[in-house]
This record gives sequence, C-alpha cells and structure tokens, in this order.
Amino acid sequence: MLSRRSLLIGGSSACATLALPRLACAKEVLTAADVHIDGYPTVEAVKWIGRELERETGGRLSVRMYHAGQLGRETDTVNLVRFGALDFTRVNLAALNNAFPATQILSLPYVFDSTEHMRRSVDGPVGAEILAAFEARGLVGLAFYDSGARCFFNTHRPISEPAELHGLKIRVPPSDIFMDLVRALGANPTPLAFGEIFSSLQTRLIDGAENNWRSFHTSRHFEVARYWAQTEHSYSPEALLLSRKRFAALAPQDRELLVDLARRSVPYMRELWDRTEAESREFVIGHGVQVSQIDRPAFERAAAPMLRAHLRDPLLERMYRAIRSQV
Ligand code: GTR
Repeated sequence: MLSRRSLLIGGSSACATLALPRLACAKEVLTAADVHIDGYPTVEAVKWIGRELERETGGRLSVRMYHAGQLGRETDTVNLVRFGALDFTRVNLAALNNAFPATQILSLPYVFDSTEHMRRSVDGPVGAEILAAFEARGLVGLAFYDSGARCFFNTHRPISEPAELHGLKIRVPPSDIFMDLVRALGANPTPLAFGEIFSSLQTRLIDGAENNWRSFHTSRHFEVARYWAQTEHSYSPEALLLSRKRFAALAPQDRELLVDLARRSVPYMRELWDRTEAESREFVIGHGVQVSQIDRPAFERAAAPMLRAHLRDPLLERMYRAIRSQV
C-alpha cells in the first residue's frame, strides 16, 4: 500500500507548487482509486476517462489508476479525496451512506424494481440532487455507475426465505443501512472492509456476505461461499467522486471536459457491466455455485419495518416517492 505522504507529494502538481502559469506546465497526472481488480467495469470506466482526457488534452492531463484496494478502504479513499491527497475515488454508496444521508435512498432495500429502474432514477433529478450534495464536504459528484443487484451468499446452506438467514454472521459494508437490513432479516451483521471478506470467509469469521455477481466472481468469494440466494435486496450504485480542491485548481475548459467525460463514461460502463455481469453469473454457476430462488414477498415484508423507519426522514421520503413514481 502506498503511504499517504508519497501520495500527497505525487498528487500535488508542479504547477501549483511552483506557481507556474498553467500552460507552462507540461503534464498533470490525476490519481484515482478503486477496490476492484483491473478489468472490473468501474476500473475500466475511469481508465477510459483517463485515455480520453489524455487524447483531448494532447497528453497534458491523464489519470493514474490505483486499483485492487492499493490505497486502502473505500472510506479512507473518500477522506483522501476530500483533503486533496487523491484526486478521484470510485466507491459504492454504501461507503457514503453514513456521511451523506441523501445517498441512503439509493441503498435502501427494495426501492428499485430493476436495473432499468435504478438507471432511470440516477439519471434523473434524484440522481442530480445526490451528486450535488457531495459539494458540501469537499467532493464533486461526477457520475453514478451500476453495481447490479446485491444478493446474499454464504458458506453453510441454501437460503430461500429470511428465517434461513437467522444466526448467520453476515459481512456488511460500513453503512448503518446494511447493518439495519441484515439485523431485520435475523442475521448478525459484521462490518468489514471489502478486502477482508475472502479471508474472513475462509477462516469462518463470517458465514457470508452480500454483493453482485461480478464482484462475487472477480473477488473469488465464490470459491469459498458456495450458496447464492437471488435476494436482489439492494441496487446501491457506485459513485465517482473528485476532489473539490483539484476541481477548483483546473482551468475552466478542463473542468468542463472532465465533467463531460465522466458523463460519457456512464454508457461505456453500463455496456461493459451488462456483458460482464452475465458472464460472471455463468462462470460461478459453471463452477458449482448453488443458486436458490427466494420468496421475495417474505424478504420484502421482513425489510419493510426498517425501510419505513428510514423513510421517516422527510428528504428520503420525498426521494422515495419520486423513485417509486418512475417504476
Ligand atoms: C461492491 C462495490 C465495491 C464495494 C463492495 C463492498 O459491489 O463495487 O465498491 O463497496 O461492493 O461491499 O464493500
């Protein structure tokens, strides 16, 4: 893992340090972090932005991607970006739920009926309002990316109804929403960083976790947890965030370019997502993972009280109504 100090040094541009006129500064490398491995659709989308940026600026601006969690946990990378030690981070909204309450609406259970429904919502006014909310705390919200439908997987048994989750220790991301949901379903939530899931499954510290097909495959969790339940309880999307400090230091035309490229990276990412999500599903099933269909109304009923409790917040309630009107 790189030290924060080396990042700070690497991240500060010669232009800023030497107060040289911008045009005299040859090259600026923007740094980016992602917990996923190279080739994962979110990593590829940010690399695409980097390539386009380099092309459009004749090599003056580019992006260096630190993938596979090289810069640590998602919550740590968010802070690095807020303080300007790192330029971009791509994290799931789960890592932002506690610090940015507006994000909770996109992570709550059974808010979306399908991928298309989630995409419509993040592409519309609700998505725009949430991206704007990042400004208040040193961030620029650039884009939402897909993260599929999150489902439970475990090392013990097939699950088709909530009662079968009772007593299992289930890893959750660092979000009160996910803690509450897993508790509501009768399991024991255990918050852990993404990078710790594989070994925690192996050592039996946890019995399972929940995530999408692509991440289940590429993080190799399927090699240890052999039971997958198609719960689709959350579509919690990914966010691409940029440091507000870095954004402010860019020339106006570079800012515009970056915002435009982030917007255009979304269809690129979605295309990649659709293809690789299906590939991953086939791959893990081909490698012996047992998939159970679930009693969806039973899961929705079990999650309903915690959903209602969170919707007591007027902001979330308003957004929920807007999202549900777009089914
Ligand atoms: C994945 C997401 C990651 C990370 C992970 C987790 O779906 O892409 O950014 O948040 O879930 O559960 O920690």
